[in-house]
Amino acid sequence: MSNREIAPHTRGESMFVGDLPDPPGLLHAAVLASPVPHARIVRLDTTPAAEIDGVECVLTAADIPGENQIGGIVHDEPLLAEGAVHFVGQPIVVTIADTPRRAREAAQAIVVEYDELPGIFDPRQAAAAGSLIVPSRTFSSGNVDEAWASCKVVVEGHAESGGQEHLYLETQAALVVPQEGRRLRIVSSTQAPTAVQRIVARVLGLSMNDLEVDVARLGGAFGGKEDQATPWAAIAALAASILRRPVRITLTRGEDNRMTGKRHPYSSDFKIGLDAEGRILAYEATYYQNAGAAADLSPAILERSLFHATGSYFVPNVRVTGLSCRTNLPPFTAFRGFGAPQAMFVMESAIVRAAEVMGIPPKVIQQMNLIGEGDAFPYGQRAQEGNARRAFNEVLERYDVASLENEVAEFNLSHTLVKRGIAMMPVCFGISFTSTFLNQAAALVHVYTDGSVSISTGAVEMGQGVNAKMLNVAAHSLGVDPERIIVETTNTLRVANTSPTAASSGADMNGRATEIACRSIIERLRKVAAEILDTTVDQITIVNDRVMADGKTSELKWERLVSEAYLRRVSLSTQAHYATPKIHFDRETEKGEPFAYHAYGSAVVEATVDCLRGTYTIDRVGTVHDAGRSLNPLVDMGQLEGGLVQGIGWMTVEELLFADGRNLTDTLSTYKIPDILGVPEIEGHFLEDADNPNAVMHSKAIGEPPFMYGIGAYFAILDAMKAFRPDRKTFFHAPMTPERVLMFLHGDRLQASTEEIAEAATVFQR
Ligand code: LUZ
Ligand code: MOS
Repeated sequence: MSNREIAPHTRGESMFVGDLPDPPGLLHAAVLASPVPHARIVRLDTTPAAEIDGVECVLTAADIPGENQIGGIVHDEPLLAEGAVHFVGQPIVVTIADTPRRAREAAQAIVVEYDELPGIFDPRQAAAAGSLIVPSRTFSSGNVDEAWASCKVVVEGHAESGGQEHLYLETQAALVVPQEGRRLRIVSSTQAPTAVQRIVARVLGLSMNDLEVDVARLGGAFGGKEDQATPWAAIAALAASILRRPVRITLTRGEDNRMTGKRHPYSSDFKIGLDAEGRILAYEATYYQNAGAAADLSPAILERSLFHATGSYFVPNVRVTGLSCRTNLPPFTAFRGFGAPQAMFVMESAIVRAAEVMGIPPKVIQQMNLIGEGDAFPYGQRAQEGNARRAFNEVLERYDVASLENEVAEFNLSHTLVKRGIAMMPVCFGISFTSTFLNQAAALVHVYTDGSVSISTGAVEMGQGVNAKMLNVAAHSLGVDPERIIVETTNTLRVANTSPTAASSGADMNGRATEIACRSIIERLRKVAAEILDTTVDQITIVNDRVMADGKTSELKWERLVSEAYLRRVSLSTQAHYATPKIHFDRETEKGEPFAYHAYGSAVVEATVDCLRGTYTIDRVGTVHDAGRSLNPLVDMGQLEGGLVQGIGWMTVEELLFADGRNLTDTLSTYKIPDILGVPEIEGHFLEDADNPNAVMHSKAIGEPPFMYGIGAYFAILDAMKAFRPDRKTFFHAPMTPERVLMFLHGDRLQASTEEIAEAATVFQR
């Protein structure tokens, strides 16, 4: 069954926040944001803005009736700056006018004087200055200090990974329409309707039941609307509640790129110890997470980094420490993978460096150390399956990696200026929010008297196909034609207290809730059917819109059963709640079983480097991915391909650059994302006979895990570069832009050491 969203999208019929018809009296909001990274505000004069024709009002922190505070985990983020600014792009004043253009003009007319203060942009500098968001955390297992002595090889190094712009097609947006009394209806492009409801209530001094949040669909999110859709909804709600008129805000691409957070850049140290064969005995790492100016979700993201420190591998002695460092950059936020990609890049870097020192292929170390069934992760949970090894081995076989390696070696022997490279990339990703309480979801199902069905859940459709999956689950659980079913908007009046649609778990948890709700309605309908057909309930099933009784198809159709049930005054509606069972985690000991299960897979990545120009192509990626029993193979393949390409982008061409806190890459001409020509040939296969008793209909979550196959692109390019310059020491500084490739291949002629390449490449681009 396909994704019902696709046809209306291609016809341009799907409505996003900006497409909703203008309510009568609609006004538009714009924001004046800080142009400096750190300063005291010494003067703020809004009168020139208020005097502009068409401007309805100008709002500052002083106009906020409730708390000027949007922080979730830590209360450290004002909605509008008060007295000081901490990053370029921080909202200070909101202007409201009859057109978006006039609102922006008004914002520009405001006079602000700043007394600039020194800024910190580097996470290591922040850590040295004691500028941490929360105290550091350490996960450990075994005894690392003792283990080094028994290692044959111990190598240390650094790894850097850059930020990443979400670049969702639909920029941040909200439309707020006042209702009776003080109530508001908020349409927000958010992954987290309840977060919007909670924070807007806090800012406006209202109760959550004064607010309705409705979400039809998002034009992409990727984590960028888990926490950071909220301020824009709050800004529109503030204006709407003061003026009692509808207010819309839609960021331009440039505003969105400048004002909102992105994937966290990480700067990391690693130390890895192995025995003579390549078995990893010990691993140590420190992650300096660049959190930006406010906590946002940074502590949770850092926690997921710690959980994924050892990637797909079993390591008996581990000690990893994470520091969330406060800097004067926009608050970095959730992005597909949520800190796991950053940690897994460090682990792969350590393995590649160890392989280089030992003179063996990285693949040998990778394969030897894959986590097996029953092996413990450093946080205590044990792997439930041997799928890390199954997927890796299936990639080796299916794509005949040994022959590919020979081809690459032959190619490299016969070509001087063009080199090919190859890398394996295994992925293991824990499924569940690491904050245990978030692992709950709910669904509301109505069957109407004509037999049509309406499903509401807490899941937000953002292009990932969760609605198609909810439809699959409902059709299957009810035994009816999917054409009868509609998946409704996500609305806090119908489903309350929702967790964000995030952590790859939207379909898992909301699907389970939908399944439970559908089954309870079916139980009631079976009783009615048994009465009508004069048999026992256990003899009744509903399949394909028909009642089966005593093993035979009866004359009783779905429509008639439903209307009979109504006439007998049987409820045709149910609300159901699902909470992931068994999971727990103790933050004192840093041990527990935080994940319902893990998703596994492996990829082989091939790249070609033009060693004269420093340009490259990612030629082909072959994957074997564990999707359990896929709920919707077409949707899952879309997630696999989309995640992979986004991961390749992060590791190769997407370079986020700041200079003195200013984003130098706030346009699509300066920030390069993979285009259709840059997309490799992708072969996606799902692991066969993969079962998963721990998720809805034996499926597995797929939103985030394939992103991390993209890490293989970095190492495939590196492999090709090493064929040209076997004498140079590898470096781990993502993204591997063509500038960095060129500096590695020829930079020593400029007297640059490999350690200087990263910095030099950055300067080169500026
Ligand atoms: N969001 C969150 C997430 O709040 N907690 C998580 O563990 C998580 N994991 C992945 C993506 N978003
Ligand atoms: Mo997320 S990174 O919003 O699953």
